[in-house]
Amino acid sequence: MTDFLSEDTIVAPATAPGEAALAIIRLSGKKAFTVADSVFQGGVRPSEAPCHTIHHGFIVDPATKDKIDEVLVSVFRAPKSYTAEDAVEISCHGGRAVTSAIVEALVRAGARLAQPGEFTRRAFLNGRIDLAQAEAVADLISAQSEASRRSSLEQLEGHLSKKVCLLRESLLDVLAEVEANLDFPEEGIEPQRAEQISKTLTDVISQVRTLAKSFKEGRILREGYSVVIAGRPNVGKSSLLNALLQKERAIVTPTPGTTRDTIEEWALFSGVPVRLVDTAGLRERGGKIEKEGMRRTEEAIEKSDLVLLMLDASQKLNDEDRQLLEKYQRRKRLMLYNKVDLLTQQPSSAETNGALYISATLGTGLDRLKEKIARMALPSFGTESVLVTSARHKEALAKGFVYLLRARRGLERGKGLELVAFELRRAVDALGEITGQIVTEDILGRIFSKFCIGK
Ligand SMILES: Nc1nc2c(ncn2[C@@H]2O[C@H](COP(=O)(O)OP(=O)(O)O)[C@@H](O)[C@H]2O)c(=O)[nH]1
Ligand SMILES: [Mg+2]
Repeated sequence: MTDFLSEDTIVAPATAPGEAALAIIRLSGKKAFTVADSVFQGGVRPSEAPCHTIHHGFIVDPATKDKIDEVLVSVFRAPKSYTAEDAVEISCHGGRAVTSAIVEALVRAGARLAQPGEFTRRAFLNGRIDLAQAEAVADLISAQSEASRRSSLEQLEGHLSKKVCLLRESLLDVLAEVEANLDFPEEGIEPQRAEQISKTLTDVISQVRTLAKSFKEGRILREGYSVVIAGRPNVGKSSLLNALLQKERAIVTPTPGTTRDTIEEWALFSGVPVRLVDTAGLRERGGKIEKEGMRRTEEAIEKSDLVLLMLDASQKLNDEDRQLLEKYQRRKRLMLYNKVDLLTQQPSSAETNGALYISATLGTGLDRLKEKIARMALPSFGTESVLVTSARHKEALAKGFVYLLRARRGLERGKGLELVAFELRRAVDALGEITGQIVTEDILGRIFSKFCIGK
């Protein structure tokens, strides 16, 4: 850890390389102002400028004083900066030549090129943010959907950290009490107190379990909610895919068996990323190609989060439909009656027994369908509850959960308090891994190497 904790002053472009109107170069560390002073020509010296002020001037070569670019320099004094160190941000003209010339000048003036994620790593090591918040920075940058942007921002604001810290603190209280009793083993914990402690543990266990379970929703933010459109040939599956994507992605014809292969496309429903899969019609007969199409359809259904089981509202339920309904009875599914436009009598409500009436060609009921899918994908989205999106956090919670169960069982069975304390300590440490109270160089390396340069 030493080279990262070192006194080095680091520099890196914070914006993506390539042609752009502007770019930002970041400088952070003990010597940030000295370095900036030696390359900046303007009304003030950065070292003398007040915190959170912006100054116009030029970046010059530290030795020759040749002008490199016209810039704005922002001054941040420790601890009021991203890294909690003295820091300077240079807004310069975009493009590779300008940014690399400025970075080189700063290196010649005494800074070192930053490693990926090193700014955020310093923010963590300097105690400005915890580990879960640092990870949220990377998630926020790579967010591809409104839903993942929101959840990353919430994590960055510390929602998950706060929750985990509270749980950890309750455990520390329990641990303190158990440890206090270790000195008087023959007396043990008073039965009433033991019951109280066991209640507290039960409460923490249930909260840890809820958090760990929310990872399933968190995964959807990253990988998308996979939704398969299934049904017998010609009910309008491809028409629905096209209508939901608002483009002619799949071929639609009145001939049954037009779609031979599965087609997958991304879409956003109410900010939730969805992977929509159109499939070949499911039916028992058919030639070689149709059989292969069916095999792929079944595979897609197997891997999906939700099956949209489509029926033709204008026709009577036939044997093929019935077989399908039976076959996918246990899947998480949503029934769709398509082609309502063909009905002489419109259904009295757009939704009956959880089944939706739609028309893929007219677009009837599709907004309702999208909203329903989004809600099924992320039931707790937009509520107060905290989502766990990182596999690392989920693992730590799962470990903590097991240790807590053992601690509670030990307590209830009157096992030695030594053992209870041991398991509690392990649970406390597991939760501490999430926020970084317990951290190894290995974990830090893994987390920050995934960051981009300049973050
Ligand atoms: N009237 C009506 N026709 C539809 C609707 N959806 C699909 N169709 C027609 O049904 C036929 C089969 O559609 P297609 O999307 O290829 O069905 P798939 O085999 O299930 O993919 C085409 O002629 C479509 O135009 C609908 O909502 N209303
Ligand atoms: Mg089709």
